[in-house]
Amino acid sequence: MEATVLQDNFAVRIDGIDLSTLDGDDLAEAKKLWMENKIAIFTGQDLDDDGLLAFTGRLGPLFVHVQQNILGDGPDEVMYMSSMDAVAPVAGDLAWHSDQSYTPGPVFATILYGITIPEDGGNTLFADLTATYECLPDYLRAKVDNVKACYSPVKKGRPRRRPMKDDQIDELSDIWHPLVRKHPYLDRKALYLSPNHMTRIGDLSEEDSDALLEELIIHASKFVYSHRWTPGDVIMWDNTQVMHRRDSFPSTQPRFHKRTGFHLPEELRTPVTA
Ligand SMILES: O=C(O)CCC(=O)C(=O)O
Ligand SMILES: [Fe+2]
Repeated sequence: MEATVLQDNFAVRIDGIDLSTLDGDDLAEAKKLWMENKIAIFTGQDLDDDGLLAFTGRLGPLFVHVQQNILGDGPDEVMYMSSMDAVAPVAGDLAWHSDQSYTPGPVFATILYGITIPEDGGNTLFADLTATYECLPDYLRAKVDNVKACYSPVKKGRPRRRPMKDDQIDELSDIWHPLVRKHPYLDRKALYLSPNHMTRIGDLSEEDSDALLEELIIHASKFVYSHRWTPGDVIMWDNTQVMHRRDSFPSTQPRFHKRTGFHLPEELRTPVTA
């Protein structure tokens, strides 16, 4: 296994391993490098659904997306994200978010496997929210420490790219999580930002919450890694330490990824205040 850290304590590229068989000490080493660097990029993979699922399942309890209408024909634990999908095609850009932040126990890791990549655009961008928190000026720290924020599946003025059915929205109520969270395994704290879903911060009005959020996003944009995909790349990211977004790509160019994820064990699943 050959590991190269791409930015300051952020994004490690791991070459020369086959995820479908990765196990034992090598798997533990890859997981450690991943958590330390928040994102791991595994290159040159050739995985069928079983191989992708086997790798994911060795790392933690398998995740199934709450939005049932975007689960395809395959196993529920593998989401097909295709611009050619007849029911819910992936299209255009996607705003900053952290996966499933509007659920009580959000998914720990998301794993995205690139299969068909457009020639232009379609990068996935990640912001390091551990570094963001560590570098916040004191006046902002005072505004985020010991505060909870509200995460909602549908935010006013931001329709979902792949719409949810009304009855499903009704099932998901607004969820309050700590805005600063301790990492489940490492001695570090991170901001928990999911701008596409956050509706309120503490007892601030909607307007003041949005203003504070904008300020936090400006700080987070100093710690961004943008990934230009090559077919065969698998990116695994830690939703407790990063938020991500997607750049737009032309609708005439196909883009296809498969996606899995794994949860924290039950006892660590509900985020705690740092
Ligand atoms: O399509 C992408 O690059 C990212 C999509 C995304 O947000 C996700 O898979 O969680
Ligand atoms: Fe996402």
